[in-house]
Amino acid sequence: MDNVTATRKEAASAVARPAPETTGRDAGAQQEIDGFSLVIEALKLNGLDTIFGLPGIPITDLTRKLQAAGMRVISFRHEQNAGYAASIAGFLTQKPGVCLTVSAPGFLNGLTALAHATTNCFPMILISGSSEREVVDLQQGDYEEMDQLAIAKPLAKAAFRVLHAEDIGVGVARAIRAALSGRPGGVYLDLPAKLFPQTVEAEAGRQSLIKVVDAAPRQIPAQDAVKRALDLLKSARRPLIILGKGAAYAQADADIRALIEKTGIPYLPMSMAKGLLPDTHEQSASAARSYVLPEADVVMLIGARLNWLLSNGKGKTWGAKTSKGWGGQKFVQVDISPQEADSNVRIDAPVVGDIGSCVAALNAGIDAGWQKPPSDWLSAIAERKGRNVAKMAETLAKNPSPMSFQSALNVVRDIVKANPDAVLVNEGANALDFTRSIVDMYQPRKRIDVGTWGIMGIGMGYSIAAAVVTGQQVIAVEGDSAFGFSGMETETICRYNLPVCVVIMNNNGVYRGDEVNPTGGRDPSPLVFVKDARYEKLMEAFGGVGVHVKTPDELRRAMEEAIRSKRPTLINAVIDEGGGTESGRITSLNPTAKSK
Ligand SMILES: Cc1ncc(C[n+]2csc(CCOP(=O)(O)OP(=O)(O)O)c2C)c(N)n1
Ligand SMILES: [Mg+2]
Repeated sequence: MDNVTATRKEAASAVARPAPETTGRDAGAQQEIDGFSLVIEALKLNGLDTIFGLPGIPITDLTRKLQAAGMRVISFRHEQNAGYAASIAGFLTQKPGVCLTVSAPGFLNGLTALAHATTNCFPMILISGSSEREVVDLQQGDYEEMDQLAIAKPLAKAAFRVLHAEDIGVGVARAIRAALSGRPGGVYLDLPAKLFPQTVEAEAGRQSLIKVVDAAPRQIPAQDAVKRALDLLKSARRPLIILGKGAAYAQADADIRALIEKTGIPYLPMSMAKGLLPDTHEQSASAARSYVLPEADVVMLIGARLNWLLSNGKGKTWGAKTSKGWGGQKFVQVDISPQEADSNVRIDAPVVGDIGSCVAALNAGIDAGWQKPPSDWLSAIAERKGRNVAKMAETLAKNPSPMSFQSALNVVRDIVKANPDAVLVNEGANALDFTRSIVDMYQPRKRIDVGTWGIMGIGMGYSIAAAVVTGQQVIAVEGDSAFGFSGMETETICRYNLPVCVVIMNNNGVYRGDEVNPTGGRDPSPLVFVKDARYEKLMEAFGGVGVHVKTPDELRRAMEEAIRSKRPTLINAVIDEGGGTESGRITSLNPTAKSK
């Protein structure tokens, strides 16, 4: 018997052993509870009722028992997608999203999503089964042997392993606190196979579980920091507020809106902060972004970091003469992490605390005598906005054949306007950038996308999680390349009969579909796919609806029907294969060879 077979048999027999008696008919017999039940009860006790995962040794029985215990178990086709689902469930609900995987390869498949959660500050817990510690540590070649805890550590906000059933309560509590408190992030929880069948005395076992009290304690900002920030804002001639996805996560929507409206300061939402105030709000400066960034003199960042998405707060985007120069702006930064300030440029007024408490404190400090920003600043922005919106309207009204990104997205724009409750998932390059600028959002946390890393592959995992945790219609606008990373989860969407409408912006490739092999050889260019691929048949293969559309009218009808029927739908929208640009809007980040 080889090692794998032996281990499998052992694991199987552990699972097949009669479940320890937890009710105990014989008054004299000791009542026991096992590791499986303790894990489940610890999660339930803390309100974690949905698991995104993929079964196998050693967690197959755990998935069964989770379902039997009344929890929602969403079983995926690849752990990475389950992990992305868990990460965005955390963002949407302020509860850690839980992803459950098998050991080594399953763990590694989930790890990308865990790192993504940490980078994006989403609360998530990756629970992976693991092999036998003694064998792993001596590197003796166990089934799926890997020192998972060590590998997870640098990519997670925290990582824990539980070896004894009586420590399960502490392990789960620590994972929840680490994921949610302060700046949220991804937490790894390692549960070795041997833990699950371990038993302890039932009463003591239950006593050992912890219901976490106040997992994300409010952090009240210091009054002097709030005053410093308000004084700086008052001194501004051309103030600007930037809302990041931290502001969206905070669920302090009414206070954020009040702050913007009371101060009268123009604001820019980062991608996932769109809809915190409706994008049609008159103070939105989105349509004048390239004007306000270099011109602003005081910028208040709320839950937004000065990372690459904001050109690190310096360089030509901010009006500096050189690519690394300082544009002269003064910054207020509202953030939960005291370490965030000065990460890229000087922050003159850091306000450290949770976004809700900080914004409430700022609001309290704005009195009736607050002066709205100078009218020349507001009118200069309004003028740019007007011009850019008119230019955009002209492009959107065109009806070329094949469809352009813009003529197709004009339809999506109308559909989202008519269905503001729907969650919009978005990934791709051109498919991402055009959607972000064309499709207005009207409610908070309705736009979820590639996030801090600009990652491809979140599409179907995010769609599934959004449908499951919000119960709302989901519209996923996907580049054809982006879709490919998680396309097999269309089966999952159909299996759980989720109201997801996937729209593929099919331009036959990565960025464009018209590249050729420069050698004239047989292989296609690395940037293109099979021409006129019929992606809609994938959804049909699993019992969903597939539609192939070539005009905006066809697209509109198909989307309206998808939303009316709530059936899993995939619309393959044929887009001009020459309509995109390399890397979408971030071409400048792409190093290119001197000679092509
Ligand atoms: C995990 C990952 N792999 C690769 C990339 C590089 N990348 C950026 S956008 C993109 C795909 C763009 O093509 P598509 O989704 O079809 O969008 P289009 O521009 O054609 O609309 C790729 C592969 C990435 N961002 N993430
Ligand atoms: Mg494409």
